[in-house]
Amino acid sequence: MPASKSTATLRKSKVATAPTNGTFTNAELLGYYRTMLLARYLDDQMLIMLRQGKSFFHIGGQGHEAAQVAMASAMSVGKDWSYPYYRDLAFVLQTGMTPQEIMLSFLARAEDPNSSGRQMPAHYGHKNLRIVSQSSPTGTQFLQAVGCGMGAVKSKLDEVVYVASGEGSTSQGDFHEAVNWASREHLPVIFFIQDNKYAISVHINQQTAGGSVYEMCGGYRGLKRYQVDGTDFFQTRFVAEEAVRLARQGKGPVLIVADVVRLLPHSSSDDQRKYRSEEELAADRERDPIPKFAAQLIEREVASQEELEKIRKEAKQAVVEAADYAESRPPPERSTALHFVYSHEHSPTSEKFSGQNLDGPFGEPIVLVDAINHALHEEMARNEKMLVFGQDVEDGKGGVFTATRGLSTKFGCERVFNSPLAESSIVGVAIGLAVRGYKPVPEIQFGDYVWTAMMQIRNELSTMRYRSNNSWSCPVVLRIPVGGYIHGALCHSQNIEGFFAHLPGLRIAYPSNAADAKGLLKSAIRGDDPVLFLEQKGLYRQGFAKSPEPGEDYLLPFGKAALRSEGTSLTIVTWGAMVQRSLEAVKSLETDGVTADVIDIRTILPLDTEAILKSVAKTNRVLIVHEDMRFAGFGAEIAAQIADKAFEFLDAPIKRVAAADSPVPYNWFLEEEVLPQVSWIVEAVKELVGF
Ligand SMILES: Cc1ncc(C[n+]2csc(CCOP(=O)(O)OP(=O)(O)O)c2C)c(N)n1
Ligand SMILES: [Mg+2]
Repeated sequence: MPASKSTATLRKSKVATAPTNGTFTNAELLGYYRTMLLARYLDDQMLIMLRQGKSFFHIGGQGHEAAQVAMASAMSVGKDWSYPYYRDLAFVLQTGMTPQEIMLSFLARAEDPNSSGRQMPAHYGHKNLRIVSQSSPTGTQFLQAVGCGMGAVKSKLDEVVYVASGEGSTSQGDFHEAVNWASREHLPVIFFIQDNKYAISVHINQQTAGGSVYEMCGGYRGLKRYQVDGTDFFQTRFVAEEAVRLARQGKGPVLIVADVVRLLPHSSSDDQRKYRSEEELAADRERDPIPKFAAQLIEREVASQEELEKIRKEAKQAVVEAADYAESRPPPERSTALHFVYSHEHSPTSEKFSGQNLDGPFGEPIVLVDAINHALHEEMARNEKMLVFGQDVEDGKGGVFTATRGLSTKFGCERVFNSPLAESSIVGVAIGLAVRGYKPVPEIQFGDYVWTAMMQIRNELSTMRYRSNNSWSCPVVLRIPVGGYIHGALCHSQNIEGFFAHLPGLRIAYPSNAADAKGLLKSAIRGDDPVLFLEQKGLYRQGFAKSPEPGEDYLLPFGKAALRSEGTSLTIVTWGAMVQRSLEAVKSLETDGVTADVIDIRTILPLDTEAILKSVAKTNRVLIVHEDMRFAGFGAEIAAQIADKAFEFLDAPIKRVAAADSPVPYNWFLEEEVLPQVSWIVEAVKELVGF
């Protein structure tokens, strides 16, 4: 290993110099020493218990303790918010998590406040301490912290948001998106980057342009930057205080790059001797922050060797007792494994959302996009915590499809605003706003571009409630135009429900007409689960998708299908743009004596299996029609459910009409060859009825 890799040198930058210890009391300093020791001994103890087979994973913070205690002690517990990362043991201890709670988490016990044993150890979260539940991806936390900081500003509170990672994670796009958004708006976010030079085995020189996160971030105007020796408590605390002060005064955001050492392998699954030399590891041990802090305490006559020894003994004992305590506590009940995938109290499937004002009064007929627009207007007026944002949503444009038209004019740009052109930002920021009580209803401009937000949706949005055992929730309603028949080609025609149906924790609506769109969107907004609200953009202005406008409190429950026509020859299960096409196909066969139950499922998640099975039991034949591709489309799930639960009622194979397994081409003749047509449905119906 070349020497340049192993030596941690501070580049010429805003490097903090140590102030005197005059601003601290001796008791405070000894308290910080104790926290560092608790973190150190907890790591040691967990490694012992890991070898004893009492848990299965450990990731430690040894070498990062002084930096973390310095940062945490500069913040206000219970007021400020934290997005710590997995190495932040000393940070969370200093914020108020107890050694018992750490051990409960390590041993995955029911009383673990982080996740009740649902997440691996070191995935921190503590409602009372405003430590927001953390998932596993490196980088998602940054955008959520930006959302949380934005919420503080919108609420006119001088709260600060801490978000941490290692240097390697700053390669993620989410980091740069977050720094951009926070810098653009001067949000009170402190990006605390703990640079231990390695991302598992990859050295920063291989990771980061120029080998410096501090330098790399030089172009973000509005971002205050510091680089500091994170093995030195006093220097880091000096910078941390400055960062908190700036952020609180609205002069943020602030980036702190703390130069630390990683004294343990990356995790219990790693052996760092495979990629680091003995000399390098020894050099890191020389920079161990805890002996350094102890020496400073002696030098500054804060305590004697004997007094420090006493604290060490006491901390060691506290850790052993915490481990014993946690071991004596029960694991979660097996019967709770499926609890809190969704809200138990305020789900859009619940009775609260059934049957309200379904009989009118109804107004003039409106098109689907206007129904959405009106629902947004009405819910914004009803709920002052509701926010709408996304690309081009502000007036004059009012959204590329005009769904958000008039909102920013009526409710102001504090509540309705354009986001940067970044889908992960939109979802991540929404999650950060939602955990602190806002109701974000952002727009993703096209379903075809939701993919850069996939990590936020899959590993954050859909799992927040489950992974925190109901401590945290993020009921974001994500509106997404989808689908084709508009000559939109490969990247303006995609259907996405099949991908997202596979994500427990989400609700998915896919309305086929204006009234349903209004009723479902209102239920989504008033519910407490995250919702993907899919809007077939070919239906936005279609005459056949128009409905007389339902009133302000028209709520449709999720998971309740609608029977669009009744018949006996077969059941057609469908949704979105295919509802009308299915009705047309059946109508064209009327003279042949064909009648059908056409079931519009209206929501993908949950699926109204009951309505489908009931109809199949009556008609004994079933056709599933959807716009998305056939292979592994959502129709496959419906077919499987019918085969499983209604096999004895079937007089014919379950058939599907769906798009060809191909991207959607632009040329309109080619498009017709790929997207399902009425004639395809007619043929399939004939085949089924004649079987
Ligand atoms: C998106 C994502 N990719 C990969 C991983 C696996 N992983 C976990 S930690 C890590 C290295 C992170 O390094 P760094 O940010 O420097 O933090 P450190 O562990 O060094 O403190 C990797 C690759 C992950 N958790 N998430
Ligand atoms: Mg690192």
